[in-house]
Amino acid sequence: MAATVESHIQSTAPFDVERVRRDFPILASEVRGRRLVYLDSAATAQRPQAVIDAVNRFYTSQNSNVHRGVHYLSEIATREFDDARLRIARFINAPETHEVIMTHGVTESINLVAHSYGARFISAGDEILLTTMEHHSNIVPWQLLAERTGAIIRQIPINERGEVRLDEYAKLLNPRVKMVGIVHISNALGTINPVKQMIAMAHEHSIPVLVDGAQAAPHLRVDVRDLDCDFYAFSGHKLCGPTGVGVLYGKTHWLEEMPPFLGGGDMILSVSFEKTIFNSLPWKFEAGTPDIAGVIGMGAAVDYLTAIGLDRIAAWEKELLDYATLRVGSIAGVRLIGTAQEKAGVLSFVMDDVHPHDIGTILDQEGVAIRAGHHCAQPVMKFFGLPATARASLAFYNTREEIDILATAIERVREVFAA
Ligand code: C6P
Repeated sequence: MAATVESHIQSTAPFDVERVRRDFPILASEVRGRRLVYLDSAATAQRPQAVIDAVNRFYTSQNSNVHRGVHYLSEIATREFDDARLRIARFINAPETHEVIMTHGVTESINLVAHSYGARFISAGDEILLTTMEHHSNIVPWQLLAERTGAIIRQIPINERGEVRLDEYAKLLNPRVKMVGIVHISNALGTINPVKQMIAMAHEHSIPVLVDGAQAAPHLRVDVRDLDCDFYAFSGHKLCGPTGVGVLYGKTHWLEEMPPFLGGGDMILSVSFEKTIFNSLPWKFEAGTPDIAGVIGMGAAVDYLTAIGLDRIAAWEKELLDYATLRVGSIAGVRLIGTAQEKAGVLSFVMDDVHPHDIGTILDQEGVAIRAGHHCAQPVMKFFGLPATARASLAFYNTREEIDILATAIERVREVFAA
């Protein structure tokens, strides 16, 4: 029988990966006649039965719209939805529940900030600082804003290991800077950025900071109070929740001052053709019917991760990463891209004379799912002088045996291309 969320609660036992794996039905699948080895969790994580059940339960017995109906089902749906927001707020230690805006994912969360914060606080000649290792989601919305306003985007440089150059960052901070955007964990390199330190440095100049937490929220304990970030964005599907749902955390005073992003139902108190009065937080930024099942599923996902424990997850993934770095890094002709001192479970690599897409295709024949490409982070690829890498990304449900299978499959790539 699949283990439940409850069976993990307050677990202090040593991390039991085989037990965890039983929570994920898909991990028992076969692909191409082999046991699935899923090493693409940075693209999207797999879902435990508890999340599948929560979404299923909603559509089976609770389906209704929220914040609108007076009937029984609508009350239940509203309660479940609001309760999920509360649990997600606790998951990141948000001081206020209304600071947690439900969105469709990181991409929408960052677009919201670029649009609404930008409309109110950014004008021609202002500067926006972004690291070279940002995902396109934390570059393009700011470029659109810069085009509209005449603001200037400056890069915070990185070094050859894929770490932010803090000395250069310090030099870039000045009164013209109106926003710093930092990815917490790079999806292309695995670098864990020193966001707390970078936020403190920006705050010394009264500059707000947005953190892209897409790859961090599933892998380490995020505490927005401790980080003191102004905005923090993450997606449900990367932390074992549904696709199409995510979060923007924002400090109250910024969210209060920012104009709405989308207009429509739910984000208003009253509408007339003469004057519309907007709703209070968080609803001011939640126009239209939300992904109710998605939010409830995301609530189940954070419960699930919390029950296992983010510290235990981070420790197991670190052990796997160290092993994978040793195994894969010692294969002749393999070069690891992204060798930061502080790293999470992403193993980006290239091989002499083999295109990353060919690596991905051969690994797929062995049942090993990885991603190959630029990972929506083309500026960092350019920095390393590469069009693409192969990327194996780890989650807490992966095993050392799967790393061995990965390493053997990479050896096989070498054989195929040597022949
Ligand atoms: N990275 C990857 O394979 P969305 O699509 O909105 O849920 O997340 C976008 C996003 C933003 N920031 C970072 C650091 C990310 O890694 C991602 C998504 C996936 O690496 C798909 S490109």
